[in-house]
Amino acid sequence: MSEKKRVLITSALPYANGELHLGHLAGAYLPADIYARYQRLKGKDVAFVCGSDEHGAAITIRAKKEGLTPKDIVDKYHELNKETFKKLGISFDYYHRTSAALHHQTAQDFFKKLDKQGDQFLKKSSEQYYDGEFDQFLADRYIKGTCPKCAHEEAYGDQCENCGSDLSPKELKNPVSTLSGKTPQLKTTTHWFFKLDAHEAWLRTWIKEGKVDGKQLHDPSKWKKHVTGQCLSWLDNGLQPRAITRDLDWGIPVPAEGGEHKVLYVWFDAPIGYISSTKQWLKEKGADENDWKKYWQSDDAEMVHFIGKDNIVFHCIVFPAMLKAHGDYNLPINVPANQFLNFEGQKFSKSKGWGIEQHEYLEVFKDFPNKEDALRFVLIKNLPENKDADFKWDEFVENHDKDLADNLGNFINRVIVLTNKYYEGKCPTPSAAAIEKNEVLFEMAAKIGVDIDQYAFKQGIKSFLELSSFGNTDLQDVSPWKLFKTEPDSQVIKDCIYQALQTVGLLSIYSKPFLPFISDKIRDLLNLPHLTNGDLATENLNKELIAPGHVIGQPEILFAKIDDRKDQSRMEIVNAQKEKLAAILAAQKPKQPALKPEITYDDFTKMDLRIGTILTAEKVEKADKLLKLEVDLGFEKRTLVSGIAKFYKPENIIGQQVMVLTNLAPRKIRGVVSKGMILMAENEKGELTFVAPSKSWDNGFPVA
Ligand code: B3M
Ligand code: ZN
Repeated sequence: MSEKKRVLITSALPYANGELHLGHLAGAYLPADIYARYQRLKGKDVAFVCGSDEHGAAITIRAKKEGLTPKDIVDKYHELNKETFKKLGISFDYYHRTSAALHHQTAQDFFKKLDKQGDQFLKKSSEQYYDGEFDQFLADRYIKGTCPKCAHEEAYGDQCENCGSDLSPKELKNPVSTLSGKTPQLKTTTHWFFKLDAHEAWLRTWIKEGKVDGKQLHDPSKWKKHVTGQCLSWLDNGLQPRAITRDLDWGIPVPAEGGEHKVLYVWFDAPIGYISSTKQWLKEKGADENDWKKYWQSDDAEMVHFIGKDNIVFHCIVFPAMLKAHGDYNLPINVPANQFLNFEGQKFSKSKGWGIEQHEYLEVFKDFPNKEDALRFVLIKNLPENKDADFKWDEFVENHDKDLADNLGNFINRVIVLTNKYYEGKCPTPSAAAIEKNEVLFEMAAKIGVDIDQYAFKQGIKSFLELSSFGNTDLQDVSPWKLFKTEPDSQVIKDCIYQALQTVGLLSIYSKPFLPFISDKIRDLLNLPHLTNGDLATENLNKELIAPGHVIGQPEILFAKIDDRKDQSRMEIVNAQKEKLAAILAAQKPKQPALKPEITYDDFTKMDLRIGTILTAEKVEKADKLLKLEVDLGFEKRTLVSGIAKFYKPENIIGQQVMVLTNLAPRKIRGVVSKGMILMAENEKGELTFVAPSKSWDNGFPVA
């Protein structure tokens, strides 16, 4: 597979129904931006597209809750997210939106093409939940109920956010319509299904070997293991036809007979959004109507999808199948999905206030110089490339101050200061040996590029810092400030400064993908033009970057330390963030009941605790908290009444081993004599769980 001249880079289209946090940035946007910027430097013809995902039931629900229309919501967040990405230097060529007419048209055409083929779709009637009061079928998201896997009571019809299980509405226990709050009814409706199962065989070969119809399309060894692993596990479980339409009134109307009051499923139209974003970009550039095909359908283009791990199946299985079914389209050569970024040890959670949003970060640190690149840098160092990662404020400060201020900033500053001091800002003329040494620098720099090409951005930033450390060490080893006192004309000093300037030159280039704002500043310090596309193209590689005699600019401090002893103003901002989190944690901490007064050992031994097994369980009439249990204690069977009906269904606890306080005086509860008590553990919500031996031991034995 030879190098292609075009690269189509996509980042997952974020839903336009809320702000985006740092985890989003680290997941699908920052890595894509690094990659896009580097490909542009290499002179590739890049299309880096994204946009707002503006359909789906989550948006209509949010609108309903806030008394707004879906359009109000998406207009607001589309603008906010678009602007925030721009401020953070995410260099999309186009940020489109799926509510745009061009997108509707593109998605409908795509649907119609597949529909016409006859063998890609099937229409199927099934029973779905219907809210009679609102006279409407309920999208999965409109149904809430108890998760069958973890008993979380607020699970959605498509997913439980507590345990992460994918669900279907009929699996939920006690389903409730979020529209009316009532129990929904099952009613028949008809939908279009994409026959994904028909694509299983070629998808497997494509994922495993990178081949389609015998043609090598990508190198599977370059795919991340967790991505391939997830795909194969989907394939091994067998693909099913997938419903691609919904009964909703917000979305793209289904362009087929019988499609009235139905829209395309959001995950059918959203990836097509990458296509319409490319189209809209070129249209606004005044390009030829079919120019978008150069990126999507030509042999000299390759496509890479940047996403978070929760979107893998859609980008590695469903969308490729759609593209193949349609025909003509290229498939992605890689989908370097990231895992998740957590925040100070927990998941980002808007409702708990846990985390920081991108626009909020920019606001909080508004007076902090280089705030954009500071954030980019810290996130890149800690990208969840192959496993989940954690953002911590202490690391933010430490990485910024140590790597950016002490290593990079300090080195560059010294070189600029010394060049001005010794040579009036003019790059000195080196010896032949010094010129030869450039080779070492070029090799170190090239390594950064290799890392980026392999989607190893964490390693890339490490290689970048190594180049800066190398320059620092070299400068320190020669220590020209010592020699200058006695031999100001020494060639050793000239060579050292020349070399250091070349290193700064390389840093100005290779910082561009990671730290684009800093790159521009370094270029200013060097009195060189900001970088443009192709500056790292093969013919421009390994050239002397600062020619002898070139006059550089005046020194300027690049980074202000956050934890600066003389100026704690920036540290105070960080501390305020940490305090906010500490307050949330304190409020979260469950209040445990006060300790009871001390008892003697004799008091304790008065209790006769035994192991037992529940034989039967039934509800106690007119008491919704109580279960009547028959427990086998080995030496006898006992009847007990226990207040656990809210936490356990009778049929689920037969055979459960329990601890019984056997010598508690019998008590009549709701007409049943209860002889003893079952020990339970209680949590902060008052929920109860059995205290039981961790091995299945014989009934009747005492607890010692
Ligand atoms: N909007 C889901 C998400 O933001 C979805 C991505 C679409 S990419 C085509 O996670
Ligand atoms: Zn669950």
